[in-house]
Amino acid sequence: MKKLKIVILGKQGAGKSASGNTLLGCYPFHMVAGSERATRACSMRISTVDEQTIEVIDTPGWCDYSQIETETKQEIINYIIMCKPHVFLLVLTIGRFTNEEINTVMDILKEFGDEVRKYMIVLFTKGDELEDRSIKDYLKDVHPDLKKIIQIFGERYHVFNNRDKKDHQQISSLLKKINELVEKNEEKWYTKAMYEKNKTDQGSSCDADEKEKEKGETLVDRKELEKVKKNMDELTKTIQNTEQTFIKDMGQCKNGIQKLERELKKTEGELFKTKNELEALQQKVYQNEQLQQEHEKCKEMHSKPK
Ligand SMILES: Nc1nc2c(ncn2[C@@H]2O[C@H](COP(=O)(O)OP(=O)(O)OP(=O)(O)O)[C@@H](O)[C@H]2O)c(=O)[nH]1
Ligand SMILES: [Mg+2]
Repeated sequence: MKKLKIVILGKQGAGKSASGNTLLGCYPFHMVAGSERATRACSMRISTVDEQTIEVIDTPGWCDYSQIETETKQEIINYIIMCKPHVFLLVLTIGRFTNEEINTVMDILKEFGDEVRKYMIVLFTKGDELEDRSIKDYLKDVHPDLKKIIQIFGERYHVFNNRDKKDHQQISSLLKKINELVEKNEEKWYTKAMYEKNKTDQGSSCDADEKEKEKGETLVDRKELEKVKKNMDELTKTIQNTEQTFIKDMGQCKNGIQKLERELKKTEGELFKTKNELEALQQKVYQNEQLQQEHEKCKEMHSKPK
């Protein structure tokens, strides 16, 4: 069987290293929980899975490359091309689909060109969060933009639960999908020439309309992605506005409550004062009545004949 070369790409923290480890059946790639960047350089490990030799290339999170100290974006790309990958696993996380994911996909497509789509499989991580649902079911309800991304990559996707080390089926099933893709691509890999052609195309001074005609459907896809990104930006803005209105309303509510509390305290004070006055008055009335009674008694005694 042919040796497979598999590159794992995706946003920081998507679960690239964990997926590489699951695929290899051991733990050569360092993983980290939280927001810390765990993988800072590309690395490659070889293993035999289902009697087939696989070479897995783990990469740093695809994001703002100015933050990477040890390797520049270009060095990462050079490393990937040098490996002659048969397949790119684009790692996304179940339950998370934001502008960052869209930007990642857009940037990967921009760097490697549309040709790379032929070599892509979307690999979802955190399959444990699906609970009893199948990935197929899950994808029915996801954001249309995520559906579009999957469509762009030829409806090729898979899901890993990296926490379940006993489930070998998830590995065999992904290897089957990879082998099918390799066969479809006649065992060819993504080449340096493809990468350079994309760079030349991007650099050429053709005007946008000309390019659109040349690239046809491919550019339409990229335009669709740009539209998707615009939608996400608008959604984010709406959410931010709603949040601000909510915070403002909360502030107003708080002020209202404080005012009411002050008024309540004042009213309670007045009520207490009035209560005391009432008691003093009742006392006075009682004393007056006593005096009156004594006065009546005296009057009676004086009026009796001696
Ligand atoms: N529950 C669950 N957690 C996962 C799964 N896959 C990865 N994780 C967790 O997600 C976190 C990030 O995983 P990594 O493999 O380090 O992610 P990465 O994409 O390599 O991150 P960087 O190298 O920093 O870009 C770790 O805490 C993993 O344990 C999964 O299938 N299920
Ligand atoms: Mg990593």
